[in-house]
Amino acid sequence: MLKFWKKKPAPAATRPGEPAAAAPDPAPDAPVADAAAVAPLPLEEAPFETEAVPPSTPAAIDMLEQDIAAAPARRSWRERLAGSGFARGLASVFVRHPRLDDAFLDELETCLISADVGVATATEIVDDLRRRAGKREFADVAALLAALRADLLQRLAAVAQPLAIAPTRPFVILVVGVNGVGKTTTIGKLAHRLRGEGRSLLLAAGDTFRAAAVEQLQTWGRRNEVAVVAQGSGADSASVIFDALQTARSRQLDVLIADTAGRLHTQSGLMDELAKIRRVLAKLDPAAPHEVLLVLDGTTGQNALSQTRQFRDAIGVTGLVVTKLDGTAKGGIVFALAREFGLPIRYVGLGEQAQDLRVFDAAAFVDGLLPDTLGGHG
Ligand SMILES: Nc1nc2c(ncn2[C@@H]2O[C@H](COP(=O)(O)OP(=O)(O)OP(=O)(O)O)[C@@H](O)[C@H]2O)c(=O)[nH]1
Ligand SMILES: [Mg+2]
Repeated sequence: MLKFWKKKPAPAATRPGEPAAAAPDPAPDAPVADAAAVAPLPLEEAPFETEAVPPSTPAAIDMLEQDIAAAPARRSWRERLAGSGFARGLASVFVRHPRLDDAFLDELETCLISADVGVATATEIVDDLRRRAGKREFADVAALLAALRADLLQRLAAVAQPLAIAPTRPFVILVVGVNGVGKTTTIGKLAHRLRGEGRSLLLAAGDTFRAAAVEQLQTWGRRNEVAVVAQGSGADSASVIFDALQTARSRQLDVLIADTAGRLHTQSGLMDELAKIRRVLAKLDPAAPHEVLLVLDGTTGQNALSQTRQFRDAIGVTGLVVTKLDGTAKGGIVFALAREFGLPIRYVGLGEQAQDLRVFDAAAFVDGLLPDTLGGHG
């Protein structure tokens, strides 16, 4: 048992314009869950090899904290993420532990693992905090909170790479992922965003497996005043997308976004179909698709890792979209994905409406999960 914290914790620092933090008190808009009540995930994931170096100097922490503070649209991310299991679990740990001791760190580790951060990452984060606390680097829990926020941000900084639509016309985005993750909805939201940026675009109903899939995309097309190329269910997906690319070319459109099936009769059938789409598109444009966006459901936990591995190995993936991070999603999977794959996270889904697809902003995300005034610390 580590006994590194004997002296009385110093009162939490206050910021200009903020009341002094007296008794630890949960924020009224952040209901507190009992982190310990959330069963930890089975330890399936093998430890990863990559080495992430947490920030260790107070100056580095300050810089990362400034990044978090400067995050745009910070408030709305907080609102959307406050109800997530991860944010509530973290709030619970900080609210119930006014002192920095072993129980606090143990519970923090459980909370991170329960939120899908992954065992390796959670252990690494907490071991580092423990080591630094042992060296009396943190004056109080508030200082540790700042260090944890900075560490989490650093882990995501490299993968927060927005999708840059190259001037290549049409820029082809192929959207892939297993069924139900939010592919079609993401395409609808992305169409809304790109239209808002003044781009011309076309959608391809490449999910020909289900009749409803075509209708769903057409509804999004009507909503955004974007044409949809479709051939009805049962058509060959590759030929629908090929046609769409020809149309987009002849109309000199900026972007083509192609939907695909999430499920066929067999999983290998799905990967074969996606490979065929690639081959067929390459006949018209060897560089197409310019972006293969893998959509992952943020609520599926560690399963998202094996999906990413499969799609990456079978067809190649250039960017990720993590959906459903609003509501009850744990959200920690984003850290596990960053650590294992380092693939750019382009967007996250924070709701079902057209405006709910956000460019992944690591600082706003960390702030939403772990506000700087959590539990009266900070
Ligand atoms: N809360 C929330 N719901 C979402 C989000 N993204 C998608 N959904 C919902 O998830 C459900 C499935 O979304 P779809 O877009 O149909 O998923 P899909 O991947 O196209 O599914 P298949 O076509 O069956 O492969 C729908 O009810 C969406 O409204 C999100 O970011 N937040
Ligand atoms: Mg769909």
